[in-house]
Amino acid sequence: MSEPQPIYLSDYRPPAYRVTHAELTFDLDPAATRVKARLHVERHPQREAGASLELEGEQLTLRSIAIDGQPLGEEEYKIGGTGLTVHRVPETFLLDTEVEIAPDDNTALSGLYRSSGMYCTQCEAEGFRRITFYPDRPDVMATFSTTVIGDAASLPVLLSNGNPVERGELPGGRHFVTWDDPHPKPSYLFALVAGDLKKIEDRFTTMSGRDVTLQLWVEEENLDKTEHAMASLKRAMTWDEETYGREYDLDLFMIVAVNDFNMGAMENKGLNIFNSAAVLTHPHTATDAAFQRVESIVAHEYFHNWSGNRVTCRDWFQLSLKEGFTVFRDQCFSADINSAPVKRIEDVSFFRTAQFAEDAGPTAHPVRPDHYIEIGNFYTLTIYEKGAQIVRMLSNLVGEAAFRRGSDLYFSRFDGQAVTIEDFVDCMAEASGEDLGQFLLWYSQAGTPEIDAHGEYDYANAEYRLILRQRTPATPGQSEKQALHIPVRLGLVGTKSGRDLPLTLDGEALGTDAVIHLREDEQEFLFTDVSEAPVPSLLRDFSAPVKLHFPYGREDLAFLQAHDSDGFNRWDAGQRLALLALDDLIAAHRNGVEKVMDSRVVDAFRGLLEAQIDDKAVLAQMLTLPSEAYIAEQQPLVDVDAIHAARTFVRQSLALALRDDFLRIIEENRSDAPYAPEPEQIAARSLKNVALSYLMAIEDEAGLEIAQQQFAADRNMTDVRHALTLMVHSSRSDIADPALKTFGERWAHDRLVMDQWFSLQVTRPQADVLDRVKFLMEHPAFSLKNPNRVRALIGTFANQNPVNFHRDDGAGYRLLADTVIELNRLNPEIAARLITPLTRWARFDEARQELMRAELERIRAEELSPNVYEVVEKALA
Ligand code: B3K
Ligand code: ZN
Repeated sequence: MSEPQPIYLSDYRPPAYRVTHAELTFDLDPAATRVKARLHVERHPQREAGASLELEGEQLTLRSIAIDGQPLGEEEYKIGGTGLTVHRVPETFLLDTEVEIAPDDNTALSGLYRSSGMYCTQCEAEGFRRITFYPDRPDVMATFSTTVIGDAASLPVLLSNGNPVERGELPGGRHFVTWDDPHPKPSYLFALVAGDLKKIEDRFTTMSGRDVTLQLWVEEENLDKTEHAMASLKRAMTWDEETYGREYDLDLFMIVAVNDFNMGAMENKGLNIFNSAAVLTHPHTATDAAFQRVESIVAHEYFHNWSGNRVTCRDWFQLSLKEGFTVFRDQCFSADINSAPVKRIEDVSFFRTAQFAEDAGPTAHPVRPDHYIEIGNFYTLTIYEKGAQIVRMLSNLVGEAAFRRGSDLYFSRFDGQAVTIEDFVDCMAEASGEDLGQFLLWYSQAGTPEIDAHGEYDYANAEYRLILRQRTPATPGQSEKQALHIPVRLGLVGTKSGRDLPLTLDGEALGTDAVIHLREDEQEFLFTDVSEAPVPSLLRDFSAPVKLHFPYGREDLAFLQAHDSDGFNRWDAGQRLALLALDDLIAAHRNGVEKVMDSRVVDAFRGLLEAQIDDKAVLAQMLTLPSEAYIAEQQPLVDVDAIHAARTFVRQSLALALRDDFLRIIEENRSDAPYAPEPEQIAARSLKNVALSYLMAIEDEAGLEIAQQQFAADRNMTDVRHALTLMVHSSRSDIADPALKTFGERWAHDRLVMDQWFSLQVTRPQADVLDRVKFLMEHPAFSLKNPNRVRALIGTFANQNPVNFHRDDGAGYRLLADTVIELNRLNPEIAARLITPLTRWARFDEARQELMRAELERIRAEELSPNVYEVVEKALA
């Protein structure tokens, strides 16, 4: 096999030919589906005449080909490389092809495949080429008319994009439905579903009074798990009308739940296809977190109808144009309907743990990469989450009103087009009058900027001098970095009053909370009329995706935790304080010195437990220590054992010191009310469960009792799963094992619950867990072909059980590499994703580095898919 070659952004050219309309006919069969395509093709006006026609195609068997009704002779076309080339074609013509494909052999879950007996498709990014020969690139936008033919008995439901226009019976027990999608779209938004599905249906009247039918299609046994997704969809539709003035544009909107799916969901025009885990919920099978995730993914895919579908990406380098913007949109939506500060805290903690790690590793890339081998590897936290942070900065920089004008301009100017990130940013600049030139660097420069800040208070002159210095560390392929335009939101909190002080900068009064603009490598900000010594509260609400270093003392942090007016920074101050204590304990553990708990952390926690904090969800977050992964992110060299020991020590110390408070919290937040996925209930459950975790950290008798009762009471999955996890993670196998068994038997029929059953066992900190992982891989319900199972078992173990994944004998690494090697053949996209923890080898001690690299080398010696090849090459570079 020749080495896969990179594709460069700088090589972009419009396609030589474009398709204006596509007529597709699918005659479904598991081993030999026939796909007929009639493409209306014309030369691209910006391209020269006489070029050959090049169409992408993969794993297709060509049965016939004709141009304007004339079959082509074998010498007139060539199949090879990435598809089909026709040497001579007219300026405008009809291309007819017929190909054969085998959905049942499709374990990569890209293109047309079968899942639990139903046919479905996944075309983003480059799956359509596994369905038919086509210019499979997002800047070719065509209207589609699709006829689906299938067995009437086993496939009563036949769906595709748009509106159904014709249906009928055919000989041999077959039937057909023809669908028409009037909106021009790129091939990656094509979708087809066929199966024995049942639906729930609802209606929505858009702001201009159009009536839309909403359908959610599932397997019959899941009909009772659809209500929340439907309610979420309607909320999202209303929100997009109210917030962005965007309404839905077809008469029908469909969502289908599929069991085997590589990611969360897909925004195909009018026919969103969802991983069943991202759409199905029931109080007894899904946790609060799952309910919230469904709500945000349903919204995300719906929002794509404008940010992605109506206005799409010119090429895949622009992926963040649709993903960053749409994640920002779904984040704002979730913040609006839940606790906004908690949403921000959750998003930022995830971001700082996982995206920062990506940015610091060998696969670091800009939000707009300039080259790739396999675009499937670029559905990353950088493209999605950092992309969303950039859009959030833009919105803050230009202000809400200008942001809305800019988005209106973007949607109207580019409706029906495939565009670039500059096009989007230009609209924001035009609508606001801001110069966003330097800001654009955020898209091309990889790595996490670090700000070193320090400040001095001059008592005599009542001045506060703040000095900010920025630097972005080198990343692969980018050694030199330029200064970015970084918005820093801040306040100065008076140490006497505990209040935000008025800010005066360069003679201008800015209120008590302001954004300053860091554009240089180093910049000084002199605040005048500062009446008392302040503690600065910097980067409020995480106003930029950077690491901020400020020499806060522990008293400063305790002060900010108690007094900061910014909810996010109040939480962050507590996290910083805990991190300082954890640092000491990590060092003590490494040096074999006795661990001593910092009383300031205990006092701060006591303060939280005793203060009257109204938002219980925020309180739950503030009582939660930084995760082991986030602590690791802060360490120069990751010592998983020391981190685990230090964190466990803090949890136990807090539990011992504050046992009665935790018990009281549990008492106060228990409820018999029927389950609802509503903010107040979710907040009370999370607070109660955080408190219970502390009690279980010391295996307190009362705590054990409560956990067992909570499990047995079986009120909802949030409580049941939490209690079960705590029992399984404890040393008390006498209570854990029977509970685990009961749970496994009760839910054996439910895939999504069984995923949770797998996950919660493999996050056990005990040393025997690797054997359990191996044992569970042999479980009849485990299959490498189901991505949810692979993620639940292998992904969870490798990413969420650092102590055991990083065992010093390398057995955790070996297990992961074995799985990657097998999956490389079955499902390259999932295989490539799974490697991530091994790519982080440079963060560990030398012995572990060697073990990790050896496993990467072992993978590299295989015949690799481009996906796995690209990741492994980067990791070993
Ligand atoms: N756009 C899809 C992701 C497709 C991933 C393909 N490998 C889901 C989403 O971001 O909404
Ligand atoms: Zn998306």
